[in-house]
Amino acid sequence: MSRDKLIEAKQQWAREGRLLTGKIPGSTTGSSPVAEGPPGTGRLPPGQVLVRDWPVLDLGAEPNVTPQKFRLDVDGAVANRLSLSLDEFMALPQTESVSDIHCVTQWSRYDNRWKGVAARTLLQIVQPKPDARHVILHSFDGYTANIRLEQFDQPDVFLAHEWEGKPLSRTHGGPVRMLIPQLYFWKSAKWLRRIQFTLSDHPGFWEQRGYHNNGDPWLEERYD
Ligand SMILES: Nc1nc2c(c(=O)[nH]1)N[C@H]1C(S)=C(S)[C@@H](COP(=O)(O)O)O[C@H]1N2
Ligand SMILES: [Mo]
Repeated sequence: MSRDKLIEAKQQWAREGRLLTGKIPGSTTGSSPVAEGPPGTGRLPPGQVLVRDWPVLDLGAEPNVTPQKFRLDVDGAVANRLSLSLDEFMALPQTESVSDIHCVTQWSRYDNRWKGVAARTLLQIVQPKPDARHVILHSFDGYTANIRLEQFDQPDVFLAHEWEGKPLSRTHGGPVRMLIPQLYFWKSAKWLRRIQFTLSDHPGFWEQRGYHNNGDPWLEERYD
C-alpha cells in the first residue's frame, strides 16, 4: 500500500470509530458486560486481541539509521540540553523491563523484554524547567508523537535499544525507539531523533489525523 493510501485508510478508521467496543472499564453505556477490569484486575484492554508475533506498523519509509547517522537531541524547556552520539547514549545508565504492547489497530502483545535508558534517568540529567508540560517525540522518518510530561515520567517508559536480548531491528525502530507501554503504541516513536520539552501541546502525526490526543488503551481512547 502506498504511504498516502495507508494514511487515508487509517484516517478513515478514525472517522468511522472502527474497533470501538464501548466497553470502557466502569462505563455503563456498553451493550455487553465489561470483559476486562481496570488496570490490575484484567490484562487485555477493551477491544484488543492478543497476538504472539510482533506486527510491523509504520509509514513505510523505515530509515536506515546507521551508528554514524544516529544522533539524539534532548532540548526545549530543559536546564541541560543533550546531543548524544550512539556511543554516548549507550554509556548512560541502562535498565531492563518487561511490559505489554497495545496497538490501536487492535493487537496486544504480552511480556516484551526491553533494555535501554529509562525516561526517568534522562529526566534526572536534563532537568525539565518548572513550566515544561509536554514532550514531543521526533523521528528520523519525520514522524512525531506528543505526550504529557507526566506520561513520560513513569517507571516503565524507556528509550529502548534491545528487545528480547537482541539489538532492536530496523523495522521495529532501531537503533533507538521510544517505549510508552501505558499508551497505544503509535505514541512509541520508532527511529527516535529528538525529544523536545515544551510548555504547550503540539499534536503529533496521528493526533493531527483523527487519533486521540491522550491514547489510553484502558479508556479506549482510540480516536478524538
Ligand atoms: N518513527 C515512527 N514511529 C512510529 C510509527 C511510524 O510510522 N514512524 N508508527 C507508529 C505506529 S502507528 C505503531 S502501531 C508502532 C508500531 O511499532 P512496531 O512496528 O514496532 O510494531 O510504531 C509507532 N511509531
Ligand atoms: Mo499504529
